[in-house]
Amino acid sequence: ATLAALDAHLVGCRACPRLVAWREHVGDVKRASFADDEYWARPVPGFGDERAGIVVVGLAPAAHGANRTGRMFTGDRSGDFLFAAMHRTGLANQAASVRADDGLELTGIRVTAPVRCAPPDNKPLPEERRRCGPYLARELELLDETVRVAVVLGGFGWQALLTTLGEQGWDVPRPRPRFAHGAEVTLRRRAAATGAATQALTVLGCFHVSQQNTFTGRLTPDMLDAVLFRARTLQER
Ligand code: DU
Ligand code: SF4
Repeated sequence: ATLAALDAHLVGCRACPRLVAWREHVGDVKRASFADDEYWARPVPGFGDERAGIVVVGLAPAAHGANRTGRMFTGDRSGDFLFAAMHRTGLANQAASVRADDGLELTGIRVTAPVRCAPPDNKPLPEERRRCGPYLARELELLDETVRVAVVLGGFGWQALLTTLGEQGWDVPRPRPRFAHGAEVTLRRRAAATGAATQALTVLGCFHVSQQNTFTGRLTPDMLDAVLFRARTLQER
């Protein structure tokens, strides 16, 4: 099993009727600046380093962002903010993220989401999150050798990731740690391969990079840079 095989399977998924309809028809009401674009309109795979030490967990593709370009966080203001921060912190080769063939490369970091199809109002239903959960779980297992830190953007991703990690044998505390910007929780589990050694994964909470947070100053560039620097430090342990 490889990430490429997982992605090949993922992009054909039609398990959520409401999201299939939305992802395929939202492109019919294109924004003026995208009038000539052919929308991707399918599930969006994770993007970035296949041997990442850091994984960023968002929410879901944006209708006119990743659902248009086919690359996670690409082609909208959320991605502009996120990839600019990755560039400043040495994790991306460029700040600009415009389309899938723009030359952007991530080093040591990968971006993904718990729901892979664009949802109306950016709000997936609980059953959509449950249906899509196995794709995130598989992706994390395929990154297992290298991933040491998860940066979670917002409360939805926080709940989704902790659910998935709990199912994968990580010792998620009860009651479950609450999402907050700056939250940091280190989880452990027995390494599957040896049965003896334990592995550690640190989960960091960060306000989402959506315009609701970045335009209002709730999440500043400095705040995001600090989380990414913290992730790098932890990952180098
Ligand atoms: O604010 P916006 O750029 O239209 O993004 C919409 C919504 O989707 C926002 O909450 C960010 C989120 N999102 C994401 O989680 N992953 C992506 O690849 C693109 C957007
Ligand atoms: Fe499939 Fe996930 Fe898209 Fe639902 S959200 S159709 S499970 S890829």
